Amino acid sequence: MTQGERPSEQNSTEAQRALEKETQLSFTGWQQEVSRGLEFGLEAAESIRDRTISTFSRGELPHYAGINTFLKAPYIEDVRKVGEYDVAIVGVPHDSGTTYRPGTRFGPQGIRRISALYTPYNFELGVDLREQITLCDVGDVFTIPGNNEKSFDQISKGIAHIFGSGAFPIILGGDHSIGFPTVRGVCRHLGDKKVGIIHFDRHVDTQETDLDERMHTCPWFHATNIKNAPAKNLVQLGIGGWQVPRAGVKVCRDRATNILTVTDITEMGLDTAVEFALERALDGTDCVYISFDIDCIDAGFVPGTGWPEPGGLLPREALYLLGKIVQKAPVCGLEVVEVSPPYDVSDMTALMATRVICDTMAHLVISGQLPRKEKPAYIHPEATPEVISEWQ
Ligand SMILES: [Mn+2]
Repeated sequence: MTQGERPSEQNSTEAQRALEKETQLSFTGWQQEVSRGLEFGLEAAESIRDRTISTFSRGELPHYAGINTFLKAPYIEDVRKVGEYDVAIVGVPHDSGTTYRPGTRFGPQGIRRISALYTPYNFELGVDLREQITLCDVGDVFTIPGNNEKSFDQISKGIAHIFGSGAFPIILGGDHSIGFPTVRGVCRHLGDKKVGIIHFDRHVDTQETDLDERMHTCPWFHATNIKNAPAKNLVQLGIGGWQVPRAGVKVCRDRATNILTVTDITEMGLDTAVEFALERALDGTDCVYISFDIDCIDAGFVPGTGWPEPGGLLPREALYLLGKIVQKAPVCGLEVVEVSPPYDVSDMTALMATRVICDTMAHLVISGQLPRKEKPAYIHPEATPEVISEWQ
């Protein structure tokens, strides 16, 4: 039984509860979408009996039509208006931090494209995003190909702008090198508050440099140098296999990050793993940032990624962990990284990323974190340009 349900529902099936939950949802967002479609897209030809259909596709339907923003959310060309929305999707098409298979610069496009397959409603969760929150797509950060450091500066500035506006940032990577500048962007608006990072991955990503640069194997070394993001609050879920650099393992040991392998998670059970993650990430912090590397899931389900590794989490294990964490923690942002469409098969990796994002939004709604009535107290109105301190 999940939180907040009435005892009389104890013996019902999830499906029965889902049928009931759907009756609680409005159709207001859908009706507004239809009206807008008929106004901007013109009424349909006379032979069309369903008069909610317009001549030009202007909303969810048909799923194969339209301009591919994420979930066909409005594209916000003027990013100064991002704070008018509950959630902002932003692409970070950067793959210059990749050390093996490139292609994650096409990740945002790939995720947006397959997101057109989804409706805004989830059956079991009883959430309809169109009815319950406002979502926008601000497009992509202007990254500089071949230059990690300049791209990092662009990414931090962009993420700080969105985070400071009060819109919940959801970042479409990009390789995992972006984890450092995204967290740095969040930290610019934290003042003296602190963030715990919950990191889903097969790889530790904690070494200082790789191939002489700050590559996608390095984000957490640098993010946890920021005083607002202590290493003791870094939780790393799903780590293991033959691609974990020993230099990174030493850093995890030295900084006492909190690692669970796939075996740890399955042996202790998913709920205990969630408790472990929350306890460590929230110890002395004010919010949690989720960094979801799609390769935390077994390579058989996510072929379109930079460093696929067999033996990872099953999709429903990963989605369960994510859902429980989001329901129980004050989440300040989400990034989904390492989706590489050129290596993908039938969009399945990009679809998994879409699922992670939509589930996160739904659990934010269920837990009352979205829509926001006001900006969370951990968002400081003024940006601090540099908050980096030396690792002690
Ligand atoms: Mn990884």
